[in-house]
Amino acid sequence: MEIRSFICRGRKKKIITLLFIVMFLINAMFYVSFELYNTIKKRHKNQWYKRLHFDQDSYVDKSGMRVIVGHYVGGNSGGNLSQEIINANNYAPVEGAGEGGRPVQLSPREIITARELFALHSYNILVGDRININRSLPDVRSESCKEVQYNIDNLPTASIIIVFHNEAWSTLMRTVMSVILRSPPTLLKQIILVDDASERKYLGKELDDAVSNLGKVQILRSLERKGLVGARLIGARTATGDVLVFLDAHCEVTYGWLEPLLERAGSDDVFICPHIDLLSEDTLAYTKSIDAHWGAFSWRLHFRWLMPSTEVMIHKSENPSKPYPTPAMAGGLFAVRKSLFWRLGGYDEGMLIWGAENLELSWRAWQCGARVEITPCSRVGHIFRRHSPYKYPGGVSKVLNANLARAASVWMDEWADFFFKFNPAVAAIRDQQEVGDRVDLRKNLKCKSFEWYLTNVWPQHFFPTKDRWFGRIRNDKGGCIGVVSGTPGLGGPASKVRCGSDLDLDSLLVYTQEGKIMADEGLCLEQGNGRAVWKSCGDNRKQIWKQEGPRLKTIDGLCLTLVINHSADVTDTPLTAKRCIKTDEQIWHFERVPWR
Ligand code: LR7
Ligand code: MN
Repeated sequence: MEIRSFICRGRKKKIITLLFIVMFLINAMFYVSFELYNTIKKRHKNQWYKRLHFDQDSYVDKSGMRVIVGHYVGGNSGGNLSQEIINANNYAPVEGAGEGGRPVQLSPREIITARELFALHSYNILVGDRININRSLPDVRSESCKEVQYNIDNLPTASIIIVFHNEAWSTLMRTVMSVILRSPPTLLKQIILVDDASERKYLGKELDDAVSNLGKVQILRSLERKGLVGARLIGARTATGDVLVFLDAHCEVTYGWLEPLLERAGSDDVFICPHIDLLSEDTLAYTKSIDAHWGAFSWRLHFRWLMPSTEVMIHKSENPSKPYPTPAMAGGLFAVRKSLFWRLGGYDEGMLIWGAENLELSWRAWQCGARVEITPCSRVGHIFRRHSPYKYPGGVSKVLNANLARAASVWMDEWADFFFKFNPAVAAIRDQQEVGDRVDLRKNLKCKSFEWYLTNVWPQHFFPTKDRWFGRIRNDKGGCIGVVSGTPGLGGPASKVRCGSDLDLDSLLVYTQEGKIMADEGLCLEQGNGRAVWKSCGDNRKQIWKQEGPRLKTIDGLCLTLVINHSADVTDTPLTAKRCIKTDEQIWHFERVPWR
């Protein structure tokens, strides 16, 4: 008996090994043909590539998290595709595709079609149309979140508001279906779809028909393009639930998403956001995003996901199912008690199409006595896009700059002057903005200052203040301390940069009393192993550089040094911390620049 089972085990082992080898070979074959295909494709850069304009603002940070929501370059809504293709609904679910949130893979031939269609929505619609609108998703909540019991009878009811402009039929319907499938019916008062003047044929009767027998779903249509703020306001005015829950039109909610939002939103002093996971724009796979993030913004007011403060990290580890504060929200996904939303002034109706309303709302919330939080127990997937698929009437920068100008001038006080000083294109249209009503709102609500916000809500911020030095730090041998541009937030090895003008943010730095050298995007100069590096600012003693005369010294007494390499083929001039000696390479000139 024993011998037999031993032999059996031996055979099993062999079979498994063989299976492994076969699988490996198949995989390798796929990989090779895919790579080959890609190389050929790259050589014939077709129109698909040419039509994409990548701005900046999408990159993978050190922790592997895709950091987006930057500033878009407006799309061309389908480019050269025919009207027939643009207006067609090609939803045709394939059994099992994308189930459980798994990726959908395409054959090389299908990839060509998918790429042609990509411009329509800035995500892979060929894949999207294959996935059932009722697809299943993984439960990605942490164990402690799964344990939380909610008393559903005591939770307020929700009106879900989803605004859309030219969204794909299947994507929009999957957003709706995910809400219907995964929200307790007694809590789900209604789903309000607001059509922001979409032009696609399939979003007309075909959509009406699709939702007509779902109950609870209604469609409001704006004939005029309002932009997302205008459209959300239309939805909010119609809502009859206790809590407004906003979602983008390309989301999928997961099991248990609604209860934690409603529980917190019930308290009437908070804008509560779900934890936003990733739906791949390429395969629509559902991927968890990292736990440790909160929302903030750069000097140029680009929204950013950053590491939360140490206090919040400790709070999170001690209370893994509790909401935690965030300086800003991404904007698209949040819940708020309807009464609070209106009491705090809804949205700024002067904001057009897209952008900055999320910062405006976050500042307004915090400064006017409410809070913005993220609950780790509500998990919602969102398709992150690298560029915007739709048109921006008037041009993308004009729209965005106008919105930024409004938000900054109403809420940022002295920091508005900082923003305008270094963003002349925004400053140029500042006076065209009529924000009198919003300024009155701020007064009437007796809102606090932006200084209060920075000091109390985001003390780890990297903006200049009256207690912080601001300017250029120039080496005696030439060149300045700065982050080589092109990798926002990413950090990396530190070298000298060209010293710019007084308006050139790339070589301007904040130097704190504590001794931190901060650049835009929340990067601090850190003593590395050998070379100095740019890293996310944090409680790290290696980020302290004490000024001693013209020298910058680490806690260990080493001197910041410019390493000048005289061999011809070296283009990079690294910064490093070295033993202090008498040399110009350790001499730094602090050139103060007024920050406002
Ligand atoms: O003119 C428009 N009319 C609309 O109805 C323009 C847009 N929209 C709709 C659009 O169809 C979508 O449903 O508005 C919604 C948001 O537009 P997106 O998806 O193009 O925005 P985004 O996801 O790229 O950008 C984020 O920042 C925006 C700033 O204005 C909004 O606040 C978005 O809601 C916000 N999205 C998120 O926060 C989702 C998570 C992203 C992250 C991180
Ligand atoms: Mn979105």
